[in-house]
Parts: sequence; C-alpha cells; structure tokens
Amino acid sequence: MKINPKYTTKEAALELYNKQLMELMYHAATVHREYHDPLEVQMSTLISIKTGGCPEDCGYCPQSAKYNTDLDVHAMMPVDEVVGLAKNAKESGSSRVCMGAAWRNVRDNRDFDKVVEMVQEINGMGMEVCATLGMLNEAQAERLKKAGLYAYNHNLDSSREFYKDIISTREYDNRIDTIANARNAGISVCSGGIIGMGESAEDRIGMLMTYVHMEQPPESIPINALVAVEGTPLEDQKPVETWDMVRMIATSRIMFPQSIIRLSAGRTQMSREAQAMCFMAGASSIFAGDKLLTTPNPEYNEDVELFEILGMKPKAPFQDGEQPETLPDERVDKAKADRTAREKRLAEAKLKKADPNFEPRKVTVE
Ligand code: SAM
Ligand code: DTB
Ligand code: SF4
Repeated sequence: MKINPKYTTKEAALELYNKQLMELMYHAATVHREYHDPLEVQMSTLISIKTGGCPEDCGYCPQSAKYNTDLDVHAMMPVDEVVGLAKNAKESGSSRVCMGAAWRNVRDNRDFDKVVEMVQEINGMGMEVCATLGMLNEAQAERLKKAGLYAYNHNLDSSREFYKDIISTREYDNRIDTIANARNAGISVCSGGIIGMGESAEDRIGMLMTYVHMEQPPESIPINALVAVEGTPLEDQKPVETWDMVRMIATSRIMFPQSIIRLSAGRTQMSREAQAMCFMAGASSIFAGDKLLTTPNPEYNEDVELFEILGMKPKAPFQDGEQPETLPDERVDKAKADRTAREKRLAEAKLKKADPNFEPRKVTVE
C-alpha cells in the first residue's frame, strides 16, 4: 500500500486540502481512475453485536454510558442471529460485514469466544469480515486473524491535538498501538475519522499525516460526518457542509491513492447529488443497510436507485487481498461441544417427559 510521495509534509497536504474545489475534485477523480474502477463501490454492512453501556467518554458517541441518549442497549447477540444478518447483507450485495461492539477493549471471555465464532462463520460464507471492538492486544489480534478476520477498524478520529478535546478516557497512542497489533497479526487496517466535531482543517490534515507516517497506511479509510446525537456533548454541532466532506474525501484519495476511501456516517443528511460528488472525488465504499450501528443510514432501495442513476455497481469480495484461512479455535470448539451436549440432554429429557410410562423422580425435601 503506497502513499503519494508529493504530500508527505503537513504544509503540502494542507495546500492540497485548500485547493480550488473544482481543481481538487478533478485531481482526485484522475488519481481514482489510475488505481480503481470508478464504477465499483465496496458495500459494507454494519452489525452492532453489543450495543451501548460503553465506559469510554468519546464526545460524539451515543453508546457511551456517560451520556443520556435514547438508546436500546443490548448485550452480546447470539452467533446464529449475527450469521443470519450477514446472510441478508450478502444477498443485498454487501461484500463485507463489520461487527461493532461498544467495548473499551477486548477481554478474553465468552463474549470474545462468540466473536471468534462469528468471524469463522462469516468468513466461511465468502464475505470479508471486519470487526471494531475497541483496543486489542497482540494475542487477541492473532486469534482473530486465525479465525479468518480480514480487517480491523480502529479510528484515530482526529488529530493528536484535537483528540484530547473529545476523549479523556484513553490516549491517542493507545489507538496507534491497537492499529499496530492488528497490522502485525496480518490483518488489513481500516482507520479514519469524523469531521464536524468543531475541529480545524489543520486537525483533519493532522489525522491524515499520522497515517502518512505509519510504516504502512490503512487499506481502508472511513470518513464519517458527525451524526450529532441528542444527549451527547456534541449534540449541538452544525451539520457538516457537503464541500467539507468532498474536500476531505478528495484529499484522502490523493494522499492514499491505493486505499479504499469510505463515505461513512452522515449520508442521511446528504442529497443524492452530494453523495455523487463524493464518489466523483474518489469515495469507493459506503456502509449499506438502513442502520449504521445505532443511527439511521439510507434505505436499501434508495442506494439501489442511486447506483442505477450513477451507473455504479457493488464490488465483489477479496478484490484487493486474498481470503484468509479459518483455522480451528480450541475455545470455540469446546463451547460448541458443550452446546451440543446440552441440547442432547434437553432433547432426551423432553422425550422422557412424553413417554406415558414416565414417572418423575421423587424429591424429598428435609
Ligand atoms: N468501541 C469501538 C471503538 O471505539 O473503536 C468500536 C465502535 S465505535 C462506535 C466506532 C467508530 O464509530 C468510532 O471510532 C467513531 O469514529 C464512529 N462514530 C461513533 N459515533 C459516531 C457519530 N455520532 N458520528 C460519526 N461517527 C461516529
Ligand atoms: C466507521 O468509521 N464508522 C462506522 C464504523 N466505522 C464502525 C460507525 C459509524 C457510527 C455512527 C454512529 C452510530 O450509528 O452509532
Ligand atoms: Fe465506546 Fe467506541 Fe463509543 Fe467510544 S466510540 S464510547 S469506545 S463505543
């Protein structure tokens, strides 16, 4: 994954960001065509496998337990339910599923075993599997890789300087370490940010510069427009201007010519024309389905119509990298064997109850 050698200083990148908009878009559209089929869009479906109650204080996030948002909090979803949603996503044209959990960090417990099983199952369906579970250590990253995880999403969100104004419960360097753990385990990296939180153009470029200075930039860079949710500290932020979204996408496209640039949260506030400008400026992916993690996203039919108008089509999976192998996982295998044994015992008990000669065991209470 290469970076554009012309924009490796903050000054050069900022000058690019501030270029006349029409020139910037034309430049980005040209770079886009050199490295990508401009008619193909990678469609990724988000599944919130564990929602709300997060101990972190990210100022933009409706899932933080610190804020009073009107949210349907739910514990870890069962594996079969998530697999069912992934099947629907595949039938609707998505090539990638991204499973999100409102965790500060991954813990080595039964919920993580379930995530590993979900990864195995969805990779087995021939889809790219991505997860966004918070901080991750090396061993956890390796376990996910063995299960068949294709990508890990962990956003820097903004510049190092602005980060402190929106999150106090963890450090910018914690984020960088997690990204390195995913990368070192051989997992492709998805990392980007949010605009519209009150940050400056320098902050937007500051975030991109952090990616420039990584040994390898992210394979996928999501650009989210803030969804200002009532009850969060950023509830009163004004909606992001289309022009800012186009600038940020175009600049990312030119600086990271080979990466996937994803037009992410905020599409419900954008017209079809505004979204078309983002595709023109080099966006090559969207989140599909009528829900992001907890907030709305355009309906399936609206996206189908937009793709028809623009002559665009969904991209097939594994065009940019090989499908990972799924290897057995001891803890998942044990959990599955326990489940089968429990189901067998329950079925036997049910049969016994149906037997007319069955006499329930007498229990004496002393
Ligand atoms: N807890 C994990 C984490 O923070 O990495 C994973 C889930 S978290 C919701 C994933 C990303 O969603 C955040 O890094 C942020 O970029 C994005 N996000 C959250 N709330 C948002 C909002 N209101 N508007 C736009 N993006 C948002
Ligand atoms: C990303 O950059 N954006 C997605 C995904 N990665 C996990 C999440 C957007 C969340 C928007 C707010 C919500 O729906 O809760
Ligand atoms: Fe928690 Fe992630 Fe939301 Fe931050 S962005 S509060 S870590 S779910």
